[in-house]
Formats: sequence, C-alpha cells, structure tokens
Amino acid sequence: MFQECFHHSPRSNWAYAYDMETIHLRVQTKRDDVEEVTAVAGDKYDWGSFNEELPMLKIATDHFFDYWEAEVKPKYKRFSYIFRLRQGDETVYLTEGGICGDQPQPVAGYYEFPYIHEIDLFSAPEWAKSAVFYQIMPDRFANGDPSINPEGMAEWGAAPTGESCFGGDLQGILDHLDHLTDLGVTAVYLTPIFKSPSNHKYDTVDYMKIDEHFGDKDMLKKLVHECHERGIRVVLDAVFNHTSENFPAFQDVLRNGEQSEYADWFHVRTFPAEVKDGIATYDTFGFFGQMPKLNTANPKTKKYLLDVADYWIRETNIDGWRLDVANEVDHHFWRAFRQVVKEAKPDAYIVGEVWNDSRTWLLGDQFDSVMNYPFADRVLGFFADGMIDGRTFSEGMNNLLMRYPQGTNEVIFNLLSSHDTPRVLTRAGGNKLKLKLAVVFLMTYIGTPCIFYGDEIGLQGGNDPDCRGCMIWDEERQDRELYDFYKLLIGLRKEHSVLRSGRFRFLKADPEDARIIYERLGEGEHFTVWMNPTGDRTVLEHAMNTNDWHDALTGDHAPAENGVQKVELDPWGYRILRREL
Ligand code: ARE
Repeated sequence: MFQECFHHSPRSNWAYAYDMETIHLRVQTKRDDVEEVTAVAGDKYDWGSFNEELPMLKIATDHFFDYWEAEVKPKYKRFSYIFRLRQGDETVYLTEGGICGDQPQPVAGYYEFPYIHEIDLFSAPEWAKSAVFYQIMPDRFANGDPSINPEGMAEWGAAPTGESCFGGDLQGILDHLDHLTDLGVTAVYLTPIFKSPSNHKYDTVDYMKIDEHFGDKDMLKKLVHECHERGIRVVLDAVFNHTSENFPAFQDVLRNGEQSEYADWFHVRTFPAEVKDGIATYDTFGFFGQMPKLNTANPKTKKYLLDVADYWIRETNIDGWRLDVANEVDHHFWRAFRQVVKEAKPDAYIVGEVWNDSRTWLLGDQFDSVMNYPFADRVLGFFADGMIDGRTFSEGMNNLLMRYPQGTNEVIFNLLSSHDTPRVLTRAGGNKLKLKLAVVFLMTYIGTPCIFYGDEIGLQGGNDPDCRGCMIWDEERQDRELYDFYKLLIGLRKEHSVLRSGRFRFLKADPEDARIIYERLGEGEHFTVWMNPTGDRTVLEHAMNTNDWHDALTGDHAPAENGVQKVELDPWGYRILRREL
C-alpha cells in the first residue's frame, strides 16, 4: 500500500462532531490502492472498550485519493481511535504516532476526540439548510417609487455601465414579491443598500442610513415584514472590509492626517493619505483608492461595525448578513461579529464571500456558510463548457465535498452566477439545454442553492457590468418556459428533504464519457439523477435491484428490468427518478 498517501488529522474536515451524538471520521488513501479501512475505537478511560470496530465506507474519489468515512456514536461524548488499513494480505495501522504493523496497545499513539461540546458544534440555522435563495441587486430589480429616482437615471433596460443607475428601489422589490412567492424562493440576498455614491453601493458613506434612492428604514422594515409574511427571509450585504473615500472618518483622515482621531481606523502606510500617480498611500480594496480598507482590529472601528450589524437586525428584523470580501477581514473580528449577530438573532445566517478554500472561516466560530464559487466553476465547466468528462467532473466535485464537514456541505451557498460573474445562460453560450442541466444539478445537489435575479426568465449578460441588466417585467419578453422549469425544480427540492440533506454519491462518472448518474440517499427516499450532456440520444443503464422507481417530476413508473435500470435520454436530456424507502 502507498502509505505515504495515508492522511488523517484529528480535527476540521477529518474528524468532527456532526451533532451531539455523532462524530464523523475520514481517512484519505491513494486512489484504488486500499481495499478496506476500519476504525478501531474505544474510551481511553476504559481500556477494555477498544474492541469497537467501525468499517469505513469509501464515500468519494478524486484525482489522487479515495476518501473513507465512518460515523461514531461514543457513549460518553469522547473516544480514542486508530485505523486499520488492509490491501490483500497486507495490514497496517495508522495512528497519531505513525504507522504500525501490529495494533498498538491503547492508548499511546491513538488519535483522540476528547469531548463533544455543544457550544463548539458547527450549527447553521435550520431554515438556511432548506432555503432556496434569490439574489437581488436593488437598483436593477424594479422601480417602485419614482419620487426617489437618482439624478441622470438611465432608461430601464438600457445596457448597464459601471456608472449607470436605473432607479430600482425597495418599494419595487415589495411590489414584486408575488414573483418570488410564485417562483418558490424562500430567502432573498440584497446587494448593499446603505448610502453610497456608486451604482453598486459597495463603497459605503453611511452604514446607518439606507441610500435615499432605495428608500428608508421604515421601507426596509415593511419589506422585511412582508417577506416574512410570505415565508421569505431577508439577508443584507455587509461591506466591512472597506468604506467609500467619502466615509466621514476617512474624510477626517484626509483633512487631519496623523492628527485625525480616525487615523487608526484605516491602514495608512505613509501620511498624508492620498492617491499619487494612481497608487494610494493607504491600503484599499484591490487598487481602488475610492475604497480605503478598514482596520477592523482597531477596537473603536470594530465596535462601530459590530454596532451596525447589531442595529439593522434589531431595528428591521433582517435574517442575516452576506459578508463582502470576507477573507480580507481578520478572524478576530468575525468571531466577535458572530457573537453579536447570534446574540441579536440566534438563527441569523452568516454567509461570507470567499472564493477559495474557506475551511478557516467554517469551523463553527465565524461563518455559517460561504458563497461556493468553486461549485459554480466546476458545474459550469462541465455542463456549459463541455470540455471535461464525467470522471474529471466527479473528481472535482468530490474533492470539493471532502474539503468540508458534512454539516457545512449541507448549508454552503451554492450558486451558478452572481453580480460578479457572467449569467448562466451567457456562460452556456445561449444554450438553454445546457443551462437546464446545470440548474438540475444545482437544485438536486447538497447545499443551499441561490438564483441570481433574472436567470429564471432568461436574462443574459457577460462579466460585470453586463451581468447586471435590469429585470424584465413584461411577460411577453420573459422566457416563461424557462421560468416554469426553474419553478418546477425549486418545487421538487422543497418537497423532498433528501435533496437537501441526503448523502450525495456519483453512480456513473467515467473517463471519455460525459454522461453521469448520481444519487441522493436519505432516511425515507432515494433519488437518482441521470444526465446526458451530449448532443446524441443515449440509453444509460445501471444495476438497480428494485423496480419501485418513479419519475420524480411526472410520477411515471420507471421499473428496472432484471435488476438493471435503463433510462433513455435525449441530447442534453435528464431524468430524475425517485423511490420511497
Ligand atoms: C467594477 C469593475 C472593475 C472596475 C471598477 C471601477 O468590475 O473592473 O475597475 O468597477 O470602479 C464592487 C462593484 C464592482 C467594482 C468594484 C471595484 O460591484 O462593480 O468593480 O467594487 O470598484 C475579488 C474579491 C471579491 C470581490 C470581487 C469583485 O475577492 O471579494 O473581486 N467581490 C466583492 C463584491 C463586488 C464588489 C466588491 C467586492 C468590492 O461582490 O461586487 O465590487 O466591495 C477570482 C478571485 C476572486 C475575485 C474574483 C472576481 O475568482 O479568486 O478573489 O473576487 O476572481 O474578480
């Protein structure tokens, strides 16, 4: 066996408490190398207990490794353990002290899970696990109150630019809640709404005031109330990494330099704070001098921002925060942020914008979730670009799944497009069939899905600002067939909990073949999804030892014949089969 490929670490995504009774253990081995992995566990205060053998299931395979997992339910919330790995007649033990040929006597060298503390559990709000999110850019959704239109407003529907405003506002969202209710979404994420000079509002001037072109606090309270009446939660965008250059504290620094009482609210490298030859003498978001970076480690700055987060929850009853450029703000701040937010509303949802591996923010002490852009990259790379085969796609998805604990995967914020990326239909080259396969995957995969406004009616658009076009409300100009498809899949996800919390596994994902089959397996239901991302009709077969399968969308019986399930698929077709357990 390739022992150098063995890996386990007694923490993070390798050993974690899934709930108060259950711990998940994971081990990595070289792909197709090891035949059997068994966890040998016991209570270190009861040496006679080390006879509990837990067979581990191979739950995922990526390009290099197999991943094995076992569930342990220790009697006293603690246990020690090692792993036995076997290949043919070779058996070795993987321990914290290294690799042994014989089972070491407990407990020297054994891994430990010392104790399951409820306060340490990763616990995201239950509602977020079954939510279907809808992202709205308020300026582009609907103009409900022309009396607060911005100066020089562009005509609704004109091509968006980096500067153009279109007059969308909170009243406009309120006026169109029926659209959200009918579509079936259960949560909205609004891009920033606080006072800002830009059309995107990611450069805040006043965190305590809603931008006058969007409405006011009472309008937000009314919108949140109406959303709640409809079972829709509301998440706002917190831009705490930086402010606008017009933010009063930064203006004071520009005027008074080092003497300013706010000098340490920012990261000024050399005074005077200024932009010289296009380069700022202070840290910024990116290289944007108009977005000075906040020093969130400064106790006064920290308190100011935490008070903002607390205020809007308590004042308007919002349900959570999306955290802008979250990975560039310090962890101490986010730990304090979580305390404040969960104190204000225990089931508030905290979703960070982090485009990369987010393990250090998802240990339970900071975020509940992150925007899963790696999911979007892999899914669109497979269904939209069509450049990889099923095996490569499964390797990418499995590698991403194994990055996080199961509880994190169940509530991670899965998206295909946002205000920062091209729209799905544009990414799919205008091919609706490719888009539909990506959306079927989004809605039947593990994690909380989010739809970017307008994707459901066929809006197109490339990179920012093209992806931020105005919503189309004339139904004659909407793609109503596509809308009905989104509505159908959202309804399917909401109806079947196995699509939210069931185990995900590829059943077919082969080299040189784009056709895939995957399953979602839960307590009372079993789903299999069959996909043909090719231009040819095909028949997929898979051994299925029961014939009580039905089409999950039409209800038609889909019996297996002689233990083999056969599914005919059109070019770019899919089928979703379901059976009761
Ligand atoms: C826009 C244009 C710029 C232009 C600028 C001029 O995109 O090309 O030069 O305008 O003002 C906001 C606005 C943007 C604006 C930007 C700067 O929405 O329209 O730019 O401010 O003024 C990285 C960060 C990630 C960030 C993206 C944009 O990691 O946090 O870049 N996303 C958030 C918001 C944005 C917002 C800001 C941050 C600033 O969601 O909407 O922009 O508050 C890879 C990398 C990622 C990178 C990603 C996208 O995947 O791994 O780290 O994200 O590409 O570039």
